[in-house]
Amino acid sequence: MSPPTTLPSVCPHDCTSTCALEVEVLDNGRIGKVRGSQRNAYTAGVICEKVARYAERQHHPERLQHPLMRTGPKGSQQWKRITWEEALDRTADQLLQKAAQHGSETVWPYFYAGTMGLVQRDGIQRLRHTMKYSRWHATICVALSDTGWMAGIGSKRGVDLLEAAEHADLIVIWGGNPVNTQVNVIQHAMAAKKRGARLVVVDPYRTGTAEKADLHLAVRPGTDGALACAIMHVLFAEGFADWDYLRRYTDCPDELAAHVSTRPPAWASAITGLSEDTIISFAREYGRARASFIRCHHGFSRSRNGAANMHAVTCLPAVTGAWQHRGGGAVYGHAGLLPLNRGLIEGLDQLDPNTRVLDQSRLGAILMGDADALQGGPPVTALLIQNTNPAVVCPDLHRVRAGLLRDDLFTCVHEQFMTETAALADIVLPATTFLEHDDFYSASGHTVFQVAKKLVEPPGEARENHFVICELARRLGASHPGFEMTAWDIMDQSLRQSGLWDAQTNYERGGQDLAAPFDRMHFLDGFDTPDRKFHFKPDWSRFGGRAAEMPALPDHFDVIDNATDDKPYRLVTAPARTFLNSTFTETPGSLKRERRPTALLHPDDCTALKVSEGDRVSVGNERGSVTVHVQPKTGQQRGVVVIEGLWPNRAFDTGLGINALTSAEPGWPNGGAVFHDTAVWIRVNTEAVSL
Ligand SMILES: Nc1nc2c(c(=O)[nH]1)N[C@H]1C(S)=C(S)[C@@H](COP(=O)(O)OP(=O)(O)OC[C@H]3O[C@@H](n4cnc5c(=O)[nH]c(N)nc54)[C@H](O)[C@@H]3O)O[C@H]1N2
Ligand SMILES: Nc1nc2c(c(=O)[nH]1)N[C@H]1C(S)=C(S)[C@@H](COP(=O)(O)OP(=O)(O)OC[C@H]3O[C@@H](n4cnc5c(=O)[nH]c(N)nc54)[C@H](O)[C@@H]3O)O[C@H]1N2
Ligand code: SF4
Ligand SMILES: [Mo]
Repeated sequence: MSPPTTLPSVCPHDCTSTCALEVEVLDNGRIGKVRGSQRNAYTAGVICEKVARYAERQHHPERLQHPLMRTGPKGSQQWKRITWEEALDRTADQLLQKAAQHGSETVWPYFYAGTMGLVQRDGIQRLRHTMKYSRWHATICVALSDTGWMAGIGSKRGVDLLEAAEHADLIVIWGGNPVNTQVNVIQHAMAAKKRGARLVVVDPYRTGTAEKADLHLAVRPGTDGALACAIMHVLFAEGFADWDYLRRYTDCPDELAAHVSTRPPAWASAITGLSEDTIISFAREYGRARASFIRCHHGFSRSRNGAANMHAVTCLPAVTGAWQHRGGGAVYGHAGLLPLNRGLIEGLDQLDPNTRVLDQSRLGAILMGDADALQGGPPVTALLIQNTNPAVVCPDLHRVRAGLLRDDLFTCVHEQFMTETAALADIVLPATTFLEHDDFYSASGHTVFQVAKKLVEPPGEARENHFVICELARRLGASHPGFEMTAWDIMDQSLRQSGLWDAQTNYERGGQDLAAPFDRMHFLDGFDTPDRKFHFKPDWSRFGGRAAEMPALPDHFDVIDNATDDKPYRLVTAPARTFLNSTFTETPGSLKRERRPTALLHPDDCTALKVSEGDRVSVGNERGSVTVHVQPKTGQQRGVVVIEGLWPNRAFDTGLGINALTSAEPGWPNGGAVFHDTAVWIRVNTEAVSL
């Protein structure tokens, strides 16, 4: 065989790094090694281990290759192979029948970010909008973090981490574990540390990231707002506030200063579990640093009060004026830099604002007929699912599963693997991977927008998402120019409409950098709020929902699922290093590394529970329970239990995974899943043991 050709691609996974890749393509149509490309300064040759091993997934023997139709009862896994023609006809027929019976809103196209490619991911929106199917409130990932970030700042952009890596004197990784979830963040943070910058991590447990830090602040989950307030208390009290900056760039600094004067470190200590000394010395360190930089992650926003906590943290650089300095400020994501016109991809010209909007994370309640979740509208009797595995990743999993098992529900799942969602479907369609179709990718962690091309042929009859959407549209009678174009033409036209490089140019140049000049990246020309100021007192009502209940100024918004005598532990269900949500749970390399579902507990909690390494405990609450092995772990507070990874349901004795314990109660103000906000009991031999 001749040596492999190396071709450029882009990682499609739901990860802010959006790495530029180099993929070895062998002449038998298989891929070899996947490496990080040097063409992108953020990726700079470094990618995570799971994607470096992508050949394991790409050529996995269990990749779906043919359309399947269910022949036994739901979930029985009895299937018959059918043609694409028949599969699409049957699916379209069911969607038409259900809509004729209950109205078009009974159909709910259900998708997420299995691929982050904008054409393959969001094309399902075009079908939704043209058919007036129930609309989509995306809440499983960024609803709380986006809201919290935008509350003060006004848009979703910030200072480039690469600049901070070079110039910041203090980097704070707040509420995320990039060693597991965004390898490039830790790569650049370590480069900064090496040249003398201090690295601080705020996280309830001693993650791989926290282990690399100079200081780890192990807060109780859901208490970051209190910590931020006490830091601001010290900043104002000890002269670290930059009043010139505050007067020029912020909405109500005097009110904020008066407010946080009533939020001293002692108050925050009782809430966060950190000592007063720790809070004060970190606040001073933050105050003294000229170019302090906060990398805000999603992790700490996954609580009922997560948006309020994110906002509270974004207030810190506005108090010290860190935004003004090279390397100073904060970032959460850069998606707001992309001026892409999404009309063609999503069929926005045909969006009917009168159709109801259903909450992605409340799938269980919706399928089980909860009138509130259905907003008084018709039941959902048909799901078209692409790019997501809700039977594992959704909260309130008992109800999700019960709903997916409903006999009167028609479900078509388009997937690469027989996921636990696909296993409950009526029709399963085989999907391509990113190496088998064209698409373009917006990054959150960096500023480069990238086009990627199909590199290899798919296995069997696997087809791209765009094909499925267009073929269904044709059978359903939906009409839109986007259904008549190739994925490449959609990219090209959308780019041209947006004044961006055309697709081929973008591809040839390795991506278009959308970074703005220094003043704009640092909001020195104003924030993206109506009055151009940073808002300590945000207008939460502009995000809708339960805004009135939220504190006007940053605070500890105490709506979390606090520990009680019956449920003395707070559960964090953090991402595992070699899974990506439920993806890669099928690859041997990942399974070997993650080993088994494990509860990380403070050693004193282990002693109190009379358990040691490897013992089994049940962790549960009123929704459900799972049995896991114990691992004592220092560096977290007593009463905190961490279970990493979205293990398949089948990895648990109860047949349902960790999301059997998490709640689908929407976070404030306007929804968002609260995966790390769960009070639980821990039982050994079914006896309740309290702290
Ligand atoms: N290997 C791997 N990579 C992934 C993923 C994966 O599952 N595995 N998921 C991908 C996806 S979809 C996303 S959205 C991103 C998310 O990635 P990031 O935005 O980087 O956030 P996470 O790393 O998920 O944050 C998890 C951390 O948040 C901490 N945390 C939880 N609650 C709190 C709290 O109340 N306060 C504080 N301070 N910290 C808290 C947890 O202990 C955990 O260490 O990662 C992506 N990358
Ligand atoms: N307990 C707990 N639950 C969580 C989280 C947590 O931290 N804790 N994290 C949450 C977060 S942040 C997120 S974003 C969600 C993510 O949840 P999901 O979006 O469901 O993510 P995955 O589990 O990675 O599933 C993506 C699926 O898409 C498929 N796929 C990939 N590419 C394609 C394609 O091109 N076409 C088609 N048709 N399919 C494709 C993959 O095979 C995979 O099965 O999970 C959430 N759930
Ligand atoms: S770090 Fe994220 S973007 Fe980069 S290769 Fe891994 S999953 Fe993909
Ligand atoms: Mo996510």
